[in-house]
Amino acid sequence: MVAPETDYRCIIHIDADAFFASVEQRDNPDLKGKPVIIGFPHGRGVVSTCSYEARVYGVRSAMPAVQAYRLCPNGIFIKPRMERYKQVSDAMFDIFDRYSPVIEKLSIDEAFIDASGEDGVQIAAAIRRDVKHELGITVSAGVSYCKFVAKLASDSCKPDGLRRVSREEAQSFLDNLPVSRLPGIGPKTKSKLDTLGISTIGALRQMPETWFVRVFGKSAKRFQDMARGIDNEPVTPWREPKSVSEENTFEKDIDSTEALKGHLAILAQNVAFRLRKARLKCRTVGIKIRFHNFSTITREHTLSEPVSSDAEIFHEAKALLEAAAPEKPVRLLGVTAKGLVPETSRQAPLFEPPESPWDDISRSMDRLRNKYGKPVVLLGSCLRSRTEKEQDTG
Ligand code: TTP
Ligand code: MG
Repeated sequence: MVAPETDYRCIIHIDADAFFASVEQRDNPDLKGKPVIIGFPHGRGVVSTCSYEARVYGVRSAMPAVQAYRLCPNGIFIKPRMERYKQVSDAMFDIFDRYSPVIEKLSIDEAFIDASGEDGVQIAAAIRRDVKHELGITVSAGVSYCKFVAKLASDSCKPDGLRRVSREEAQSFLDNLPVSRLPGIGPKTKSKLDTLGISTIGALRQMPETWFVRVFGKSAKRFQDMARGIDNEPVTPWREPKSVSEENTFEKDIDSTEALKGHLAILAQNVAFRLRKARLKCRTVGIKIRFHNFSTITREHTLSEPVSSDAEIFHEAKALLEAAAPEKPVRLLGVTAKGLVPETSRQAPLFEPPESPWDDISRSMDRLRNKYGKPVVLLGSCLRSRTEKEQDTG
């Protein structure tokens, strides 16, 4: 069982209700009580989220927006306003800061707050009150002795709820939940468990250790522990840095576009590596070019899906460089990643395929880089700058 020295732990999980849609309803009271769907019902658009009024019709996050339109033709479709949501999110995290110095940001609208040694229910209630009063939206809160039970507790009382699950209650609370509620169980693992007739966390808990090892491999202990309500993961204070960038001032100004691309590949690879190390992805890739006369330009491009692979970041940076068609010679080149989001913010489950095949390749390259302390696998384009260098110096 859980070590007694962790008994004082009290963890709050907070998650805003229908976040983007609630911000729209708050900014435009005409939308209150109506089915609001964030997304556009044409083309290949998907639903970001929708108000609880729209959920009654079966509309859900990540659903094709045309399908949402079929389910809820009287839904009010709204184009996302990310800047605005970010503003409200920042204000919400400022409220959390009042109550604890130990806050782990999980996504734009979700956090763990360590309230160990204090009355978690009272703190969660105060946070809910402040957010509602000052920001005009509701958040749900779970209070428990560990992170994942606190999260399941807040999920279970949405919207506008507060639920505490004590250590004593945890096992029966967990036993009745569908196994898919455990973090890390994606649709693939779920259907595998379905075929074995394991639909609840309680049923999972009954399975022998050897079975866990066979099904979950390296993660066997983590899943077996979770099924038993054991989770000693600390709340790790974390806020995303605003950007990650790398730049290089050349010893000699560079005249050749091919050589510039080679240098750009190295910079992109370093930025991507640092992102992955921090378990982040970026939505915006930027470049900076300083010319021999010190005039400087920057260019950036925002993507629909966040990325962190070497290849994807280089691809974007290269397109920006080509579009900028810089007058040469170039004195300095830089690559920046902005619009950072946690790697797992979109609930990428442990057993789901990575979002891009490049993610997998990057991970293998990182293992080598971590082992040898330097990049051992280079994008083909990096070699161009090397060859140039060798020619220069040779
Ligand atoms: P969630 O907290 O997962 O969802 P939510 O706040 O809309 O609703 P809930 O009450 O169930 O918590 O995500 C927070 C925001 O992130 C959400 O408002 C919109 C955005 N988002 C997407 O853009 N795409 C997605 O697939 C999901 C799940 C969320
Ligand atoms: Mg939410």
